[in-house]
Amino acid sequence: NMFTKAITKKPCKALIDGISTAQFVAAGEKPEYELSARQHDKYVEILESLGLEVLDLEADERYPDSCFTEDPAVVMERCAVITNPAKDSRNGEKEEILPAIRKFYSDDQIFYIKAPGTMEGGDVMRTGDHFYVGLSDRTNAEGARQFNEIVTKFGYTSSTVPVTEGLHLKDFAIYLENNNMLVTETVDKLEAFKDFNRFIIDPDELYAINSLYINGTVLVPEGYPKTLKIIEDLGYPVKLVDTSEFRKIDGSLTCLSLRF
Ligand code: CIR
Repeated sequence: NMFTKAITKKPCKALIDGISTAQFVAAGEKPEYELSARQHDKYVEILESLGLEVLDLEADERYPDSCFTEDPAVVMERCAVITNPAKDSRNGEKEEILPAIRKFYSDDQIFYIKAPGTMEGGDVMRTGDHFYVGLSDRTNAEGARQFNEIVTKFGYTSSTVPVTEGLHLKDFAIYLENNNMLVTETVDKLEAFKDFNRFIIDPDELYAINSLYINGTVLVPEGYPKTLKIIEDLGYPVKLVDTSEFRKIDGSLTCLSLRF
């Protein structure tokens, strides 16, 4: 399916207070605001160059992680699900994304994950009309159950997979269409993904798993030559994107937009 639209949000100065597990950088490394703003603008330009109309929302200083618009909502052709982010510092993002979602979906197409359910979009990976939902520290079984109830009404299916290696499912598995999936060694062993062509990413290039397929092209984070080669050898045109500042707080390519 082709994407025609994206919703992004400019990083705020409070980005330095974003949540970080320091999985990809040394502990205590803080993003630099000015550089993050330039990297964000460049990211938006790339989406536009691939034919997307981008709604780039203004920065919101109340929510340090709010530039990661993928997490407070999950969008698809026939409906949108407002999630319930697990962390207190991010939970309010679900109210802030709603007006943007309303520009594209009518009230009877918008649904809500409700407490005690939690969910973040980084845990939701789409393959065709199926959604794999990662059960993680951010997305619980009740959140996944509510999500399933919503999307099945619209002709989609969903199932759950465990996230055992860190933040979100899409940090450890990413679908590049054409049946191709980038995975960690751990994810490679999951029964759920056995029918995909799986490519195991070198552990020292873990961050690059979160590459982003858009309308035939794959965006790849800058600085991961082995992963880049795997993707190029599969025949995809690629665009390199510098995400150094977002990486410091566990942010990568998919997190920075909602695409539909
Ligand atoms: C967080 O910990 O919530 C943010 N610092 C990073 C969120 C990244 N989002 C994503 O992978 N979808």
